Amino acid sequence: MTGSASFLIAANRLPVERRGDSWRVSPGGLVTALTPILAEHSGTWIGWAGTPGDAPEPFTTDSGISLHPVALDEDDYRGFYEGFSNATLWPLYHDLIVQPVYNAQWWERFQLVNRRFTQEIVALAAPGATVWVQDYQLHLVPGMVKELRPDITVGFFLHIPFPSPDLFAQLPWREELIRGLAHADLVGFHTARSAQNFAECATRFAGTPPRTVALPISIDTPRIASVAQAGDIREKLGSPETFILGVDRLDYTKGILPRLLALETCFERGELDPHTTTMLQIATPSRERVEHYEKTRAAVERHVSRINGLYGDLFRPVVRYVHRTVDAADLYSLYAAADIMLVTPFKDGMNLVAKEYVACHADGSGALVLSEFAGAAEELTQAYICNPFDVESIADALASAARREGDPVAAMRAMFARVSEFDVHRWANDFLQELGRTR
Ligand code: ADQ
Repeated sequence: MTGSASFLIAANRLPVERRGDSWRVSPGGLVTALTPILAEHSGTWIGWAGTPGDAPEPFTTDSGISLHPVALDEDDYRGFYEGFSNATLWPLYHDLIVQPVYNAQWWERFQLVNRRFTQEIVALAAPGATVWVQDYQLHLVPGMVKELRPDITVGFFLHIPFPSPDLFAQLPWREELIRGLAHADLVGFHTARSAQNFAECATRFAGTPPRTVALPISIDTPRIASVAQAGDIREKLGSPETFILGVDRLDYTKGILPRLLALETCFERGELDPHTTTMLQIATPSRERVEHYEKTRAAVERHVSRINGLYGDLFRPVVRYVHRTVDAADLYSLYAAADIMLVTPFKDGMNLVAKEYVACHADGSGALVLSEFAGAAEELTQAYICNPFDVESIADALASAARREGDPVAAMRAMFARVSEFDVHRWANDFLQELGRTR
């Protein structure tokens, strides 16, 4: 079975969102980076359209990308997406921040859905085509594609960390998972550590380490830098002396709770004044039916209330909290207006929020507090680095940022230079160039 597409992307989600009766291209960095490449090669994107049930008919976007929806029903959604992807692989690959669940039915469903994506790919791909598979939900796809169509060049990029072999060994289906990637022509990771962990696992569980590359993903820096304007955000927030921002998907890996505890510690220690400080935490709803996500949300919301109860005055909360997605333009204004950005994940493949904040401070203003366990910490070394497992360490970094210790202007400028040189366009081009060399 062959088709006519010479370049394909396969990802769990299509890069579009339903708006009423029409579709709108989601403004993510991956889409922005890949749109020119897809347009140039009359490319095809294969993914789930976002609602369980029948898949919509294939359609083409205004920029000429053809989209091929894959159907997921309620059982797929539970077993493949909420189950194996997000309650097994996600916690295992984030170093067991919560205990992964090993469930044979979810595993069955995971294989089935990966097979469905594979069938779509092999039906659409022209002889000798290139397919770039994205992320852990499609872990088995490279191996399945190669088995049916060895003529296709298959690249894979893992957007989350790859765990150490001792943790990975817990997985009852470790050999199958490794074999899923072992036959790819190139497997990409954000960090050298993840690439090395994977190579060790591939040797141990499949005997064949494939080619790997460590290429940290980035953002569309020139575009973000050109639109970032603080506007009247600070006035809207009541003109605080210190404006602290947090922006995350509401996920237990992101360390939102220890960040709130650290804020409280700074108040207790007199390093920040609750009367002149405002923190805004924006948390995007995420995976809401998965148990640990519900628990994380409840804990965060309880703690926001606690701090406001203790430190807020009658007319103004200290912590503002919203549980929703915000428009990109508003997000960039908030980044530009914030004195301090708190990015404190327990574990994160990269963390684009940290890079987006840096992109909004070309002038050297602002300060970034960053977890040492975010992939971004390997590049943004001039940030106020903290250990998110130690509330005192986050509080120390926050206090240092508030005092503007060191040379924060030089630090922000150096980080801006880094994200300008290594932006998402370069990331995508470098990966595809490296993949091209494998032919
Ligand atoms: P995520 O875990 O989703 O990504 P991150 O890299 O921070 O984490 O990307 C989140 C994106 O969503 C950012 O572009 C951010 O602007 C946006 N966002 C977050 N909250 C938002 C809100 N409330 N409203 C609107 N937009 C919001 C996974 C991995 C990361 C890796 C990326 C890319 O977990 O480690 O960096 O993939 O590889």
